Amino acid sequence: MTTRVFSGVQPTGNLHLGNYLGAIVNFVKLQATHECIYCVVDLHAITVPMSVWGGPDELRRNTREVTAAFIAAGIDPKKQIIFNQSQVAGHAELTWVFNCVARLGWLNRMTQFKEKAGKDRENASIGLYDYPVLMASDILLYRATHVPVGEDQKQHLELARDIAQKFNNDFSESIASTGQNEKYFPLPEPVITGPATRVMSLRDGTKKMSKSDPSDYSRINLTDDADAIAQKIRKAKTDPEPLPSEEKGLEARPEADNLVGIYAALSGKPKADVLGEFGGAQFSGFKSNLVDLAVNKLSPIAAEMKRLTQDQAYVDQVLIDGAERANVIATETINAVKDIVGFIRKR
Ligand code: AQP
Repeated sequence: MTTRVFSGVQPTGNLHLGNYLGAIVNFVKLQATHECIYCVVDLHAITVPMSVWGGPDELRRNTREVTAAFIAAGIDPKKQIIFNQSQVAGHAELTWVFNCVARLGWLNRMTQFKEKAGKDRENASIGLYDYPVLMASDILLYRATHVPVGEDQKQHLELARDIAQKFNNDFSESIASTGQNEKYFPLPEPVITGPATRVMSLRDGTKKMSKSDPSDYSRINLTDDADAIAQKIRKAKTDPEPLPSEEKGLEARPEADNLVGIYAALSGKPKADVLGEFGGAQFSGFKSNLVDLAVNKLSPIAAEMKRLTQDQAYVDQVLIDGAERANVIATETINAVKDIVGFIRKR
């Protein structure tokens, strides 16, 4: 089986440095060696209340913005597939089959659901509960082997592997009788690499940088201009000590660790090298360097995103072309799954 990369980003607004360093940077790298499919997961976006995802106009705007971010970051939509999930019906179709494979006990262990549902669990949507099954379908619809994600998605990836394995086992005889490889679904591997697999809030080094944090100062948005980036980094929480010279000196210093990790990821250097350069320095000096680096790396992306989002026809066409190409692969899987499960279909 050939290797194939799949990953997705939700169009829920406020695309930030965590999404970029944790996921999108790796999306760009992997295109040099793999066939890649990158999805704007709009079906996932509507699992939270409409007051959070913003309603139809906001969803369209955010879908185009994530698409623009993919392209501006360096993904080539001609070589790789970029599309929005709702344009390929196979995602929802495969989810139903996987709903009947996944076990309630597996989903009950998912920490993201617990965090996002909070105390008002009874009022959470069924979609939010089923989110990890839809995510497994996204990946396995393309029989993807590698999934670049941030660390927060590790548990969902394990669930996708469990679903693939159980499907292969439950239907082993049927898989053989339809002439498919006994491991019809590959067990997808997470690709969680780099010094910033979990970027933390600039206001609280123990909390993940996130789109839904009410404070805009907690994150650097990919659309932030140079002034906003500079202000947010200058105001970022730190501690009174100078930077340590070795990595172990970052233990129990979450804010320092986070800023060093961000510097390392943006500069493409290991954290140890960054500390070699800045060990003993005060945060004010380090932050000035970080501002320069961040503005240098992120401003061209913000400018290109702005240019692309103004060209709505182009962005929409990228999504339509991508969906057509994705649908060819998806249809092949859906047809095979129908045969394996025993659904009669037109041939
Ligand atoms: N802080 C982060 N550090 C590293 N990676 C991160 N990712 C998200 N936050 C961080 C990774 O970005 C990819 C896309 O994420 P998503 O759009 O699917 O949604 P998310 O993880 O729910 O993003 P947020 O910002 O955390 O949103 P809310 O506030 O809604 O919870 C994924 O690969 C993710 O791992």
